[in-house]
Amino acid sequence: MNNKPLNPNLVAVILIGFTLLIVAALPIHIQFVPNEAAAQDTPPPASEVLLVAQVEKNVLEYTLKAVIGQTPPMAFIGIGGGIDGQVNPTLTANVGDTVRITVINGDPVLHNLVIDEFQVTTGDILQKDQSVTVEFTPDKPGNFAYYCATPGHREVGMWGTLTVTGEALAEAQNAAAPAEAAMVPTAAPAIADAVAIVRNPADLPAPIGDRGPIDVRVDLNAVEANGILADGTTYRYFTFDGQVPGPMIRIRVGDTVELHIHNDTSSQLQHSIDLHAVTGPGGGAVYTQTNPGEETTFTFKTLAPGVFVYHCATPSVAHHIASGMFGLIVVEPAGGLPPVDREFYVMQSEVYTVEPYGTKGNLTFDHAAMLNEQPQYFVFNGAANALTTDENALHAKVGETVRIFFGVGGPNFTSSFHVIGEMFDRVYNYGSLTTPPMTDVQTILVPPGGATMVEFKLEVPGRYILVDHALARLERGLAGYLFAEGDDNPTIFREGGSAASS
Ligand SMILES: [Cu+2]
Repeated sequence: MNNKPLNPNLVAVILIGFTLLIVAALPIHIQFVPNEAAAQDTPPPASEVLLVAQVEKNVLEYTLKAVIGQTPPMAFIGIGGGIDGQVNPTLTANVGDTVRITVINGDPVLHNLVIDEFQVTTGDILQKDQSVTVEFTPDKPGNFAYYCATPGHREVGMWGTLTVTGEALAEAQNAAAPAEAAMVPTAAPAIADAVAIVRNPADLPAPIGDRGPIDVRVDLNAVEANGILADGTTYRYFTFDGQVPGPMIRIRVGDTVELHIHNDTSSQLQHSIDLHAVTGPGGGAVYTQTNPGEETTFTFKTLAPGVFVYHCATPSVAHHIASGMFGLIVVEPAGGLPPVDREFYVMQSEVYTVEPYGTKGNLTFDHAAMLNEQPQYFVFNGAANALTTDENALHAKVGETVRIFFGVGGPNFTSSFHVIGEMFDRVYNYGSLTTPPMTDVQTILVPPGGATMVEFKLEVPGRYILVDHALARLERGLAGYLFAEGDDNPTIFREGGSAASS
């Protein structure tokens, strides 16, 4: 260490600064005169006198600003007083104090502040610079978390501690533990103008064919929408371009992609993108955390062919994925993919709701259920039994070769993808287009954030059912129909028997 004589001016400045800091650190101290008791003619009950005597009533005011994009990624920053500039400052109070907390929103993104033990909540704060003040009186000592209850925000760091000192108030001590009310979740009415969010599996771009590398611009719009999860059931979806999965991006290896993410003005949350076809930190997520009404851009070059997943990567990432923010980016090899007769685009995911599977109404996302990996719904292309409807079933003809690009958004469950009544002639396992395909496969594992490309020729007409062969999920909404039209093929498949016994 370097010991230099102290500059007396510097010492004075530090001392003054230190004094100011101490003054600033003291909570605002307003004495309440307990004159209600004194004004009474008859003496109050002994317990009240005790209470008034013991508890020094202060009013403490704290201001916190919700901020995004620092360390941690989301946090409350103290404004003014002794907490000024502190990240998730520890707030202090005594039992019986009046605590006022003002929360200012630093971004146009949904935040709030909640303290469970004192039933404190600001409610939703959505606009930038909007502020809400809550006031409460802690009645027991301890350390209590204040946090943002928007899914994922607490988990990435948006919480701090309220430390309360003193003795628990008489009421709090005497209060019997509240009986755990039997919580029977009742859903709010279904949203009347909820929209269809299912992407038709035949909605995908044409093959690239045989062309050289080019520069490509891709525009995606992050849209939050009340969508139809099942008949009579709605849910708050997060989407790319309004449908689940997001649009398939189809390019060639060696292409340079300029990707624009626009977050719709009606959004309540930030959104972003991580594409597994990107080589670079975050797969694009570091450049694309986008506020509502804003747009971000980044550029990448595709280095390898394959069938890749993309997804939103804004906390809670799993919540955004479970709400529909995923899709496939297919990077074709030089010369393009071998031609087939039909192509389809199907993705699997889970939906986590408070209300049980099958409940009518507008269902609520359940963050705890997601963390516990207990979905109520399993879905292809975003909604329960979506691909079994006339509108969205898959259609092909006998004699045709069918290709399915199949991916799993998840966020949590691996699929055992299978088509009942068919086997896959070729499986491009894990979506690898540079590995020779496996042949003659019944069921293929596809992990969350993974994909596959399967091909098979239809020899026999009829209805084939797309499933995850973890078949309990069939009963939670996971099924799709592939109808093959054409003439019967009794040599391969017929009712009854006529073979000689072996
Ligand atoms: Cu998102």
